[in-house]
Amino acid sequence: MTNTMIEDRLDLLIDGSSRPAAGGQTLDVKDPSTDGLLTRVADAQPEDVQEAIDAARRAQPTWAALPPRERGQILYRVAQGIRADADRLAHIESSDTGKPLRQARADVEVAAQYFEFYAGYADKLYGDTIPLDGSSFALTFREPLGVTGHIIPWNYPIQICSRTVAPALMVGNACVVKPAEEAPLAAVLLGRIALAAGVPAGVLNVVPGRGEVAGAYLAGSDDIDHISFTGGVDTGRIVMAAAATNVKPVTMELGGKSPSIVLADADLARAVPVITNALIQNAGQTCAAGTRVIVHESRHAELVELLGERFRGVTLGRGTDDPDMGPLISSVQRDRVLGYLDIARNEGCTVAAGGGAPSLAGLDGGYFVSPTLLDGVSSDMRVAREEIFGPVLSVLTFADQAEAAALADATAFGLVTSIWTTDVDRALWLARHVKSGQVYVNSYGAGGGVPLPFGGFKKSGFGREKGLEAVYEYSQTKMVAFDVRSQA
Ligand code: TXE
Repeated sequence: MTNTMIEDRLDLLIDGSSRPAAGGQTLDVKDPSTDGLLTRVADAQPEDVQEAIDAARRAQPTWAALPPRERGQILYRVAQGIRADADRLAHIESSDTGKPLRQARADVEVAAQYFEFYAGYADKLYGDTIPLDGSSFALTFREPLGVTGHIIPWNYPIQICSRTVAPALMVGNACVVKPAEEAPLAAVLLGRIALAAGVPAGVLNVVPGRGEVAGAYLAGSDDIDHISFTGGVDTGRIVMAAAATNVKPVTMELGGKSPSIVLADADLARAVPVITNALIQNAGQTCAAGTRVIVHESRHAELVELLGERFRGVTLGRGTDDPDMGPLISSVQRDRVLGYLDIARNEGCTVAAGGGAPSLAGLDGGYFVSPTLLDGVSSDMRVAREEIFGPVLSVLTFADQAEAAALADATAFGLVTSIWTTDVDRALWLARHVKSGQVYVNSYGAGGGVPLPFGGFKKSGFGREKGLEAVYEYSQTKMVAFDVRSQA
């Protein structure tokens, strides 16, 4: 299949209709494998975003008033619609982001699973009864927030869009989605699939556009009731400040510097492929990517050798040709990662594998960086503390368990930790001591994990997506108390 399946221009989706941006502005969408033009997308202006918010506001009460089972059935049909179109969606997602086709296919399947998961919960959103004095009691209801804004990044467009929109819709909210300018296509297609599946016009609106224009307008609007943001810490701060002006709640899913802790008794044959994949998946552009290895000094040399061998075997290429690893999303992102490799050399690290931008036949303009293993890293170095957002793995060593836990927490982030050991006591001790939203033992769950609560400690953000915890983000509790008088 080729890019002929991508339309020449994708428009806004507002109130069930596709239309260009006010004034007809468009944004170029680049092919990250070649730097060529993939397509164009509407560049939403503030008046477009306002129209989307108004459409959502009008549509929301009727959507929320549907019997929950019916909302659930519609969301099931969205999952079916995604699966029916999976092949096209995966190719477009792969072309748009540069990620290998099999990863794009997995993302599309996970997107369908989000709709399925929350569809099944629509008629199970129970409240509590709270006994009070005598025969008096109170009830709680979980009610929708109203109109929810969703600012989506470019690394997992269809997954993150589905992960935030599906629970919001299930509760009875109407949504306005602002995808990232670098990879906006899947969100528009998802909006169309939802409409065709029976999500009423206006309940899911998609407004591609620039962050500082469309995104900023959405985040600063007094006419929305919640913002879900996934992206970088600096932008997260700006979005929080904008939402704070109108006292709007936010969910922040920000970056990470997630460690794999390899203890002396770890099974390296099992660990090495998983640690490699936790890095190279999506070319390291994953908030939950495993970008640090903290290894017991007795296994350090062996681990570096095995990882280096594995890294050198990783195939790079155009996403739709399904290599092990595709390009980065943009020249900006590639240059940022190459800049960190210079910093690593200046900081005195040893480059044990990779270390630069390879040239690939026929893909001269592509934004490729080789999977890179940095050895001799210490926790005070920038490459050990800052999110690089590329395929760069830093290796640090420890002497005892307490030092391993301290190193794991020696960054501003706390998203995911993996622990490699066959000793259950050590695994549990570390799991309880690290400051991390998720902990995996002898595995690594970057991406996926639909039922697993996901979110950050520290500057990785706050609020929880995925699983049943996400339902709390997109709903609010109302308490109703009854003062019951006994009949004389
Ligand atoms: O992200 P931004 P960028 C991290 C990663 C990366 C860095 C910069 O470290 O290197 O962030 O990437 C929208 N008001 N992550 O600059 O800016 C923007 O249009 C409202 C981690 O591409 O955070 C897009 O839709 N919205 C990460 C979204 O914010 C604004 C995923 C994310 O873009 C805005 C991506 C504004 N003023 C980057 N400015 C993760 N957690 O997975 C931009 N946006």
